Amino acid sequence: MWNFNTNITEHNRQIMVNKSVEVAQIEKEWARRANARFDWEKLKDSYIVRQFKKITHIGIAAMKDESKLQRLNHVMSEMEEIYSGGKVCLSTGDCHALEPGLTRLLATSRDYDLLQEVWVKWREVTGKKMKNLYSEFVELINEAHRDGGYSDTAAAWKSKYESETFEQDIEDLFIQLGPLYKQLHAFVRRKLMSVYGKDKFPTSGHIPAHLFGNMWSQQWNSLLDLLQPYDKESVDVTPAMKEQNYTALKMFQVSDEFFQSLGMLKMPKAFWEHSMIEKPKGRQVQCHASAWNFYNKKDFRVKQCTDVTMSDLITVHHEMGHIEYYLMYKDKPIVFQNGANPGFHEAVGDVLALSVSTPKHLQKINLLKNVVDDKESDINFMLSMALDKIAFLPFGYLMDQWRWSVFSGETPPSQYNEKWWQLRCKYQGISPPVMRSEDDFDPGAKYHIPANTPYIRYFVSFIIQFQFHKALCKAANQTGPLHTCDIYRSKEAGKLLSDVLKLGSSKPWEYAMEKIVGSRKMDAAPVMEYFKPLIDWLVEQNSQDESIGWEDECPMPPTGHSTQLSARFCLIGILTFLTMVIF
Ligand code: X8Z
Ligand code: ZN
Repeated sequence: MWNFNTNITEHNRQIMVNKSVEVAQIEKEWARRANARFDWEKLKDSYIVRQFKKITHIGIAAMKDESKLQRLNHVMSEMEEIYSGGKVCLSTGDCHALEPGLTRLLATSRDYDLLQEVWVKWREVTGKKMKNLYSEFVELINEAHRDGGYSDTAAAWKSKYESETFEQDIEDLFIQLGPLYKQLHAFVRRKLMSVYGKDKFPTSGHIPAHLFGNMWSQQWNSLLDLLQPYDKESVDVTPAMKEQNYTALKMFQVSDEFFQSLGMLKMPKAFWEHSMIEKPKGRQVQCHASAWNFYNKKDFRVKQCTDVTMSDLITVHHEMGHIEYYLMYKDKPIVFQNGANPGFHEAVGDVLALSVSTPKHLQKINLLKNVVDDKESDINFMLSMALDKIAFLPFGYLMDQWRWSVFSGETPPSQYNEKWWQLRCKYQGISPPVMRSEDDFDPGAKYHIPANTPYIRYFVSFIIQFQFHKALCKAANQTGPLHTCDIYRSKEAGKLLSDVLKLGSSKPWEYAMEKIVGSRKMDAAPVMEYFKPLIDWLVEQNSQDESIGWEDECPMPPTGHSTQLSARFCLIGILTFLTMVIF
């Protein structure tokens, strides 16, 4: 797997697919023996029963037909290859991969047409090319999970949260935070209108999806230069990092030092020796950042095509959070070497990054100079955090709404893209800049779809990381407002977090949650508390705006900016003209 992901060749693909089938055989055999030899469900010791449960739930390895499992693995690797090989050639003549080229372009360019070209072409070279593979994949993976006793893939994924009320809980959280997202959306829309002109925006209230500085409109922090309300030193420290000649290595060292300052584990030798922290030249790699556990208690690696930016510095902490979790539970039985739930795993590094991002901390590590403690600086900072954390929520929510409905069969292949845009328009309040059709497959332009990584975990993470942050800040004796808290060097905070990470998945996540925050539930209140001053400020700023929110349905893309639409109109024009001339 590692070899394929860091050197994508036909040879490595073959090896990976064959190995996956071998591993599946072993998992299947373990599960068979466990079931055959033990009437484990009747055992009294819940710790043992839990181990059996995990040994016997083996994911896609349950597929009975081995040739189909082989095909499933092959299809997945092909989709990944399409995604990682995606290259866009622009009308200017230059060609770019997603990282770093297109990512930088989207983050920095404010040229409407260029942004649109990048947005459209990325979808042409990725999603569109894998549409047929994806529908085949859905059939195969559903069969695998059905063989494993689940009704479909979505049911298998949801089972990781061990809760009957999971979907409802998620929806409740989403509804609770909706008003905050709407305020942010209205504020951003007004600013973008003043930059690009009102005529570029549909009257339905949606914002064209290519204007957010991000390929998927999922996090909007790259827009900070347009949006930062008060003229102060920017809280984006990218320029300072560049000035100080930061490297990928330096960024990982900064993160490692933060973990150690909390008394947590430092990255082991193998991590520094074997990680891929820069994009290599001369071979195709999968650039999307990830953290790897080789399950031998020694070898842990990160793979990241690190760019020297603040956003990547945060991602470095995110990835190191995964490694820290791996290290903490490495001595647990192998079936418990996992997160309390998938959202916990995503939250660890982000929790630390909440402290790292504060101006107070950035000053401590010499990346900000003139930090002033006043209301205006506070708003600047909180807005930058909201562009990351609040903007993300509907995207984090809808990715798996789409997949759950695909896996259940509610959305057939003939409606893949239509359903995708229904959700994007409804929840994010964004719209496609040009006409889309079922020839397109826009979900496939986002890494986690071809890579088959479930996504609701990030939504969960973006909620619970604020709960964790609040609990750790209390342990660190931080008394100020939540958004100003920096847990740097607090051994108490580090211990509280470590004790929970060490559990791995040996206990239901509610137990882990209770241990850290004192309650067993996911809760949006700490997010609200963190952003309270910003919410009040946004409401005030938006008080003249009568059109907060957007219609449920997608609008027609604005004419003049719809290549397909205008091509069609053009054709109709020509036909009308010819008809008039002929008759
Ligand atoms: O995929 C990731 C991490 C790796 S687990 C970089 N994230 C999601 C994304 O990029 O879409 C982190 C935030 C959301
Ligand atoms: Zn992650």
